[in-house]
Amino acid sequence: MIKKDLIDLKAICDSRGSLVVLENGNNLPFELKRVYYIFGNDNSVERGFHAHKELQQIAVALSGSCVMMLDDGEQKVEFLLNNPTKAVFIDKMIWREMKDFSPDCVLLVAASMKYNESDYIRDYDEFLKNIN
Ligand code: T46
Repeated sequence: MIKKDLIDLKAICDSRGSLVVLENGNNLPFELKRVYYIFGNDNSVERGFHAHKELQQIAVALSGSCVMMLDDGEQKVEFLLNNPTKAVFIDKMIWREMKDFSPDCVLLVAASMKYNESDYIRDYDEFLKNIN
């Protein structure tokens, strides 16, 4: 089941600008273990095309925009990420594809586990087999 609502990341705003905090036990739906960011993608680039057995993540476009498509094997939902205060939650066993990157897109991802290639399912048929 894919949550269709984006997570609101409260911005602390003053005359200087805005600040957003990602904090364990506060606004993250898991214990944070890793952060990475994706940038410098050509508009024609598509990324992802995999699912994770256990990993949970949130993704937020710090600048620019991209589209994140999530697929739980039954439904596919597209999220436009274009706001640094709105994050998409990507649960375990969800297939993801990313596209339509703007040249200035910086996509921050906060993850519940350290990088582990054996957690990836990179074959769509294997993904479908694993959820059924
Ligand atoms: C995901 C989406 C949203 C590492 O060495 N450490 C890391 O923590 C990560 C995330 C990647 N890598 C290496 C593995 C590959 O050689 O960086 C290279 C690019 O990774 P990948 O092709 O998996 O990138 P994306 O953009 O297709 O997927 C990434 C994450 O891997 C994935 O977990 O959910 O972003």
